[in-house]
Amino acid sequence: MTGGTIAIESVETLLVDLPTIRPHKLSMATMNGQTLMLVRVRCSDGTTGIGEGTTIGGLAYGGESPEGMKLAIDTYFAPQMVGKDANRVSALMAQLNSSIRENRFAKCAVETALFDALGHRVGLPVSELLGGRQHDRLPVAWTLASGDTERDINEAQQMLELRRHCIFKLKIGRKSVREDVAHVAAIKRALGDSASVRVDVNMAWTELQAHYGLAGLVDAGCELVEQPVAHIEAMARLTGKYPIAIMADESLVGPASAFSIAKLAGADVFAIKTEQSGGLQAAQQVAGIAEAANIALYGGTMLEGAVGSIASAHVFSTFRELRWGTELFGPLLLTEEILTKPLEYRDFHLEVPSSPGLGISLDEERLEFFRRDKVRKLNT
Ligand code: MUC
Ligand code: MG
Repeated sequence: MTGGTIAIESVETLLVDLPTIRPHKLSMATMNGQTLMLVRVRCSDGTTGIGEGTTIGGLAYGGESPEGMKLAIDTYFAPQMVGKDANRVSALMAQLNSSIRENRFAKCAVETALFDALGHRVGLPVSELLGGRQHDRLPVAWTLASGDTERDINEAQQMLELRRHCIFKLKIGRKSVREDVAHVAAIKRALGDSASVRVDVNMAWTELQAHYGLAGLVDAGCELVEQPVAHIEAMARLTGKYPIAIMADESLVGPASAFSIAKLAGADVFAIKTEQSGGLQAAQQVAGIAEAANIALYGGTMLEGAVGSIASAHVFSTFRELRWGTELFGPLLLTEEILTKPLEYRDFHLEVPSSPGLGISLDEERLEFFRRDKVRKLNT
């Protein structure tokens, strides 16, 4: 490293286990808690940056787990990062992308920490480092996934009264198509026009089930169906067949997949997730492909905690139009706060911080309390 260059001095990771406010039931897993893999980068000018990686149900959703991300970063990422120019985030990510295959979630966590540190160094929010925000606040959906229709209705009504959410995504796909459609119809009937009701099937349907399901969901007043089936060819055959938007999620794993889906006209909407895309800049590339193909945008979540959610918010704030809003509610699903000042959710929106970096700071004492290695030590 030449004199005057600001170098990365250390890369640390830790696992933090936090309970959820209620069991969160998806077609592939029930979550009673979430594990945050936090990464902290320290630089030679004294700046630090934080990033986060999460998954859903350990390895139930994809090939990376929080424990696996920690191992990958400690063993393979960190040695390649220490000593490198901390200002050249894109160059470093290009190097990591060429020497480390896959590991998109871990790459996203590391890139987030690098941008956070850079933001602190130059005094700008991450959104401005990514080209500049076009929105200061983002609409936020809430996911109803208690597994019980009455409980979901009560939860939604409470969210409407609090003016926290008026967009609801229902997790379906665990039960029969008929039961699921009846569940959606009951919720939409109870909420009426005050709420937008959408569903996420998480690939649980066959193509034939999807035909029955989509027809029933149209009649139920549902506006959008997320990833009803696994294969993009089947997604393409369903898109445009019913007056309901089809959104790609699991099929969307970075810019190359975005291009393939766009070419096949396999979705009306992309649920862009920063982790699934492989990083903050990769998520922006996915958005660029969507815009070019006239595919609408939605800001998705891997149920990240505060760090990952706000990193996604910075990215999504740079999109010209988020026609379907976002679902950056992850921190609200957790019982514990790990920031010194909580994220601001109000009037159905999340505020994108305007202070440098991610614009958040971790509550170090609470982090020490909840980190997995410390909890283990206390228990032994
Ligand atoms: C997914 O599949 O979209 C998003 C909200 C939620 O409850 O689960 C996630 C994952
Ligand atoms: Mg989904």
